[in-house]
Amino acid sequence: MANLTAERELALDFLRVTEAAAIESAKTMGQGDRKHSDHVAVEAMRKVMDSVPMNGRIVIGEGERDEAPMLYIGEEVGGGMFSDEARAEFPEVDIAVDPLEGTNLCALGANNAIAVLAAAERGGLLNAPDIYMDKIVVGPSCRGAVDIDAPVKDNLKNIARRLGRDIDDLTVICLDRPRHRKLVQDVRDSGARIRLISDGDLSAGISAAVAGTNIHALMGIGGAPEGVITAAAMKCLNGEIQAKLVWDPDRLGVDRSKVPAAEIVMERLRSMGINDPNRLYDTNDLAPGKKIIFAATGVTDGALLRGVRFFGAGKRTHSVVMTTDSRHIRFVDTVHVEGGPDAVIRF
Ligand code: VTB
Repeated sequence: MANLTAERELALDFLRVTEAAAIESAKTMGQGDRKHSDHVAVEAMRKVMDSVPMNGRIVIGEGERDEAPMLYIGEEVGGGMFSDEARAEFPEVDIAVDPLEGTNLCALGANNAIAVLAAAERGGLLNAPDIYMDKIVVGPSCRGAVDIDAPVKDNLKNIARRLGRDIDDLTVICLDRPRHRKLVQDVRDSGARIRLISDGDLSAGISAAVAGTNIHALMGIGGAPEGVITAAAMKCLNGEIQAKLVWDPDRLGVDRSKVPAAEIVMERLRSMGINDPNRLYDTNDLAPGKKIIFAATGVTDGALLRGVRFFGAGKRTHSVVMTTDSRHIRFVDTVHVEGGPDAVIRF
């Protein structure tokens, strides 16, 4: 990115982007149509993204160019309303988006749906394939205390020691899936408490890195793209993620016919420059960028962010914006006024 000032200004531009996606998807909350909720979030995000003064490129998005009409991998975004001369000065930015994380959560009106993105200088975010990823996420006090390959009990012991409490006082958050049967049993056997969630391991990972949420670790298999965005958040929050790609149907607890064959996955990984599919990724491998911006806006109420509220004269959104350089974590409560000069703003 050109300079620090540019990065800070972009952070606020990206805030407008996640706010817009959150507002549009929140309008559809509870309608039971996850595809529609996602679609309106994507459209809103794409539209506002184009007004951001940058030469942006989507590295994690809605899929390949031929599968997604907007925010597809490789799509160039930003700078839409500026002249070519102005655009030549804009920073080059790679962007990972999840316009609606938790489409089901939004469709059902359940907690923790968010609109989210991460940005970095070119090459600052891993171009992860859209397959599964095993993850362990912890906060700043537990950095260096966990090992994704170690037994669950050992990790929990180390987390407890770092947090100065007993294992029984820990809560692990995990997607509620059959593939996690053993993981859940291991956590239970170790004595820790567990919170099973139906969707949304990205916002869950973030809550594991923020003290006061009463979540101390995220464990288990979710999406790889979400893992990269989580890593971007960890860089800003001083947390840690360790991760490994997963494609084996036995580990995923699904029928072989439900996932692409191993050879197809390997070919795809190679084409993305990933030669060792078994490698362990840490925070910096997933988000190597030096200048990272992370922005998320609550769609439905959640552990960290409130959902969008609608009232006569406008809407109110709640977001978090963080950058690696500024060392600021901003929780932003925005009132979007629509009702003209007589609109009443409620605190
Ligand atoms: C994962 C997780 C996401 O969807 O991708 C999950 O990372 C899908 O897992 O946060 P399944 O295929 O087992 O349903 C989310 O939960 C987003 O909704």
